[in-house]
Amino acid sequence: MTVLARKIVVDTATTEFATDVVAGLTATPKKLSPKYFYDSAGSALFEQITELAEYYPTRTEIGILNERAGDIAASIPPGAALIEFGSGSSTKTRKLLSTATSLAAYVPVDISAQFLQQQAKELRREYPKLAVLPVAADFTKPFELPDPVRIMPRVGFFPGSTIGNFEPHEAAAFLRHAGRILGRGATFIVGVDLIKDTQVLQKAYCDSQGVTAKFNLNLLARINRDLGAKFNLDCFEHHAFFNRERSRIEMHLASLKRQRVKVCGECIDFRAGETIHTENSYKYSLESFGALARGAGWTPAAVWTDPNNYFSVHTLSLRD
Ligand code: AVJ
Repeated sequence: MTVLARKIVVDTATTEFATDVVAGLTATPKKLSPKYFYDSAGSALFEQITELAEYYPTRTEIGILNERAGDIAASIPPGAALIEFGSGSSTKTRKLLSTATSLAAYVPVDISAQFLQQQAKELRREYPKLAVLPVAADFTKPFELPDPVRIMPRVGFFPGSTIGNFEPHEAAAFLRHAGRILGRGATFIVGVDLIKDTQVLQKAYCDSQGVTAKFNLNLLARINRDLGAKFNLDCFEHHAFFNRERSRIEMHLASLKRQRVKVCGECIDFRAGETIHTENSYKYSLESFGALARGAGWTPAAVWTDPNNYFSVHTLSLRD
């Protein structure tokens, strides 16, 4: 790792970020990957989003998991291992771990190795009978399950409608990939946000307190911090709208004027009103997600929703 003057740290992650940012901002139309939202400032802002009255997904999914924990646990074979793709702080998992008492192992998979070890320690204290076997990996890439898990029935867990960040063809590829990792006979529990009233959707991504706007604009702040660029955040505006034809919320950052910003030595020109597309959050119907899963080799087994039909938790199975 090299430290240059003006505190720009050059490591592999930063180099990859720089490459992606330059590629995205020189593309037409301009785009940035939503995976870069989550530096420490962005993660804190996302936490705040999940607590907003208008942002229904997190609380609704937790409601379904709490309300249906017994039914969901019943779909988990005794002695199984629960494998979570992108475990974070395992908040949504705890209800499952407490209810599915016959689980033998929990495999949290997360990219942040240090955070993962910390979380594993805490989980072992809370669930002394459970084998907690963390895997530090990018869950979108192939990884090996820990040895003891290979002989156990396997249940995947992918909550949060994170699958909505993928293009539908990528979501299908991810489901196939998860199937290869989990193996034949596996079950997969997936949280999926549902198509609904436009106003409800748009308010969730354009909240009255402007937290989502800050979250979106933090991407430019991060480029300034990590790559030494000089975006003026006052010259960009948060846009979020539901594209019903494509069944997705789109988030953009719109340039409020014609301007030029230097990023990693490249001059990036913006027309007034030109946008950077920063996120898609796909919404499904129960049927469209079922069809997507079938197309990826899974068989829909059960699905639970909340009384408003805002969110869904699907269980899929991979036939022997
Ligand atoms: C973490 C991808 C599920 O799409 O609702 C929240 C991210 N973006 N507000 C979502 C997000 C703006 C969130 N996911």
